[in-house]
Amino acid sequence: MGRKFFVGGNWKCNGTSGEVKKIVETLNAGKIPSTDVVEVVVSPPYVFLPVVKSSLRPEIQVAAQNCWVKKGGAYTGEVSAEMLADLDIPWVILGHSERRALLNESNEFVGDKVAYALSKGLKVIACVGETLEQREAGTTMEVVAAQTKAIADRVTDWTNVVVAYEPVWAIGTGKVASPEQAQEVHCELRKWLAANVSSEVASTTRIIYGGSVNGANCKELAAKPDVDGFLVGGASLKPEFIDIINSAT
Ligand code: G2H
Repeated sequence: MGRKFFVGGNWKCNGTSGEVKKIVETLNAGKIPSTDVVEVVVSPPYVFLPVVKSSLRPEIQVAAQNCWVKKGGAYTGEVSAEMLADLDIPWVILGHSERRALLNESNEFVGDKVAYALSKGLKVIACVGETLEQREAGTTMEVVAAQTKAIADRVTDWTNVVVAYEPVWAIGTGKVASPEQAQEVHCELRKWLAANVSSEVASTTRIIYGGSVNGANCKELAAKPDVDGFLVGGASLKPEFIDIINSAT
């Protein structure tokens, strides 16, 4: 069976309740392909998760943008995987580069989070990607492989994992990776999975692209054989997110 196209909308730390209501209205009114063709997941900030989940059309799922690395307790400000599972939040984004960079999340810490979230029944969008400096130094695959290895060392069942390749230099910069650049890393990443995990995991795991995806550039990126969808930031707050979802067809 082929890999189902996946479109995630990462709202990051954006939105007022009024704005969130409008985004949900737009998503509910938009014409999108059936869930047989595309899996759509939006990720509002924690405080809006329940309202978005209850007001959004059922074809669109929700994700948290992070969760704690182990069982909850005396961890002020954190939200546990158990809490998300309890609220029927099916997905969580982990290892986003903004958290890796700003909150010093290491590869190992992200790997631990991925394993723990999966063990609690959550599905995970696991983010990897190199900085501009690393790309220019020619170490892109080394970096991406090390980030993926930290997950592979801790996870045996990849069924509920989507890998998001997000080159840091393309995030929120308007400087999207070219379809060829994205395809090259996705293809190498799949080869890495085949060599280091299994050929089954390599051929079934969705590898999505993130970094300045918008309504104008999504079609060309989506046409690449190893690009299985997108994780969209800025443009997921706008009506063009519907166009990006439709790039699945
Ligand atoms: C990358 C992406 C969403 P943007 O972070 O995860 O954001 O599309 O704004 O570059």
